[in-house]
Amino acid sequence: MMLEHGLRVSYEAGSADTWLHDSAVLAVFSFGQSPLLANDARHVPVALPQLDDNPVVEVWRVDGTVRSGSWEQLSWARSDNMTMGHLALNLQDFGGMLEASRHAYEIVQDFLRQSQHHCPMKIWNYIPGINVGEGDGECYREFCVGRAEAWSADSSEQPAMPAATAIGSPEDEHALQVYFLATALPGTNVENPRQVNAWHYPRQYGPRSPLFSRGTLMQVNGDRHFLISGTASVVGHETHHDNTADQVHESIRNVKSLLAEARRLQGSEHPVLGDAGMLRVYVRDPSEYEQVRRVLETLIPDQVQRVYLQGDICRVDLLTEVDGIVACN
Ligand code: 3EB
Repeated sequence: MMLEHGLRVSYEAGSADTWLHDSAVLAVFSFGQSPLLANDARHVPVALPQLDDNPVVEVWRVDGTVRSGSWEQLSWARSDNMTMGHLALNLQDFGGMLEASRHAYEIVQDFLRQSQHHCPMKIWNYIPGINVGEGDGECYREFCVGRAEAWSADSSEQPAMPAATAIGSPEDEHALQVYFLATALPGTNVENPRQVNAWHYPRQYGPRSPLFSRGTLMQVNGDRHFLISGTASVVGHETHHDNTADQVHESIRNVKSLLAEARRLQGSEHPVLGDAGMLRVYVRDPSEYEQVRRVLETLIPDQVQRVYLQGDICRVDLLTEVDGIVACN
């Protein structure tokens, strides 16, 4: 009997169009392209430029037939087991990032409420000029306020926030991009014992704390995946190290600590780094890409696929971040 897989993620050569011909493809992510240029509900262009030489797309494959369509400003694709939804809001239509973020999260919640897959497993956010603005006027902090206002307006009905990534896209990009993966049954959120839970961050990081869990265990039929949030060199709630190499080491210590906590909660030997999976590696300064790659090669087994993207991190003193998806069996 063929083993049933909920989701297979890989990096592949070729254009998004090539992969969209396959009806078992739930989503294709391309890099260095404005999200406003999506031409298919299953195509998700991400504005962050790729740093490594061989251009790839990230392909999500599932079992069974995928249907897709649109719902208000959101595009969606779904299999029997899961839904991917994405949204790109033109910032010129909003007063500022706070309003755009609140609107995005209102749409995401409204969509999930009527969806057969109403439990978010992970949400990705790509935010133009994330560090622009001073103090509480910084774009990321405004984004956090909008998200918190939308989500708390409905806290009684909604589960706690799942894993998330929030990374800065180029300042001249016009769109706030939010996309997610959702299933019918809730996942298990996992926190990192080395880090303060994000929603308990102290006031110094902004008027509303970021809402996300450090990781979410997703189970679809017998198939389990661990969705890792954007993970940086944050210990407790503070940024550690002022150089990229040390920050990479700290980020991977955090990922390993989180995976250990996921294993402990499940009473299982998985997930570990080395299981089938992929990582996105975000680097603030493109001139540091080679260094980041060299350090990661010493820390992560080769079979873990990865892509390097230029992206700003949500605190100016953070230089790099990783996120990823790891299969648990
Ligand atoms: C951190 O540890 C890094 O606001 O959704 C990571 C993942 C970070 C998600 C978010 C922010 C978010 O605080 C920043």
